[in-house]
Amino acid sequence: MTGTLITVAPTGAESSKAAVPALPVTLDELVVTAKECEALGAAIIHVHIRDDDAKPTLDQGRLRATVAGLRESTGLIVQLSSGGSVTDPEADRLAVLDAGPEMASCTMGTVNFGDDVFLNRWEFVVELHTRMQERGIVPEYEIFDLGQLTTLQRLLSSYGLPFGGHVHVDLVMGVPGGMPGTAEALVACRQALRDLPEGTTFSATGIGRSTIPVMLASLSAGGHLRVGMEDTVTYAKGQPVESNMQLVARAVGFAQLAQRPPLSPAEARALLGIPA
Ligand code: KMH
Ligand code: ZN
Repeated sequence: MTGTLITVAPTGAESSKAAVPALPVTLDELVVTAKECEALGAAIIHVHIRDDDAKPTLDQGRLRATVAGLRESTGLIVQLSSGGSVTDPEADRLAVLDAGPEMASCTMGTVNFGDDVFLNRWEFVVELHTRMQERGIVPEYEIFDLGQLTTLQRLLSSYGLPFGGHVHVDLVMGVPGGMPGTAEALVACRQALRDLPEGTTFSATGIGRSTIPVMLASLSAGGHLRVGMEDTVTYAKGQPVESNMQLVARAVGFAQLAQRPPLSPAEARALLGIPA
């Protein structure tokens, strides 16, 4: 079994800076976080950005500056979120690809998202997938529910493999409206992955209280890990997360215990079919 690919998702679009002061929201904060997480063992950074008021934005200038800043200061694989926030229009989400990341997320369907709806129409998913193929951007297919793996199968059989030829999915578990963050749900996804191209890899993240069960289940099932304050703002009962580094350090510890130490960014690029 290979080592563990660790993705850090440091910011997200859902938590406010006022409620979670440790959230990195400026480019400087993001770069410092990225450098420290890379030193600990992260290989990918999944990026959402904020404006001057710390509100989620898909501003093209900021996205480009973020990609450039992270490339200059780290060796991490920069994965921009094409999911944005639930209110972002499709055109802005597609334009994320213009900022030239190595990777971008690509969600496989619409899902209730707490009190909101995270809309991902089939035609929109196809557009994201095919634009990424054309531009040499490697997708991470985000899976919020079991049936979205069947949608991914349909997408790949109708429109072909992603750029680089390797398929990587991220199971986002425990979102209210999606699949639960349990070992049973992860095993069900693991079984369904057998219908995808040989060599397909997966990571998993559990929102909130499901963070630890999902990490342990993913490592046991041969999966990789995504951690960060996008998904987890409480470290343990009554203990707010102090930093993204705290979450990455815990993931690295679990990966080492599983005898699957963290992959370097270069090893991660080789695994995911991303040119060096
Ligand atoms: N913020 C969520 C609505 C992604 O980054 O691609 C969508 C999300 C998924 O976080
Ligand atoms: Zn995200």
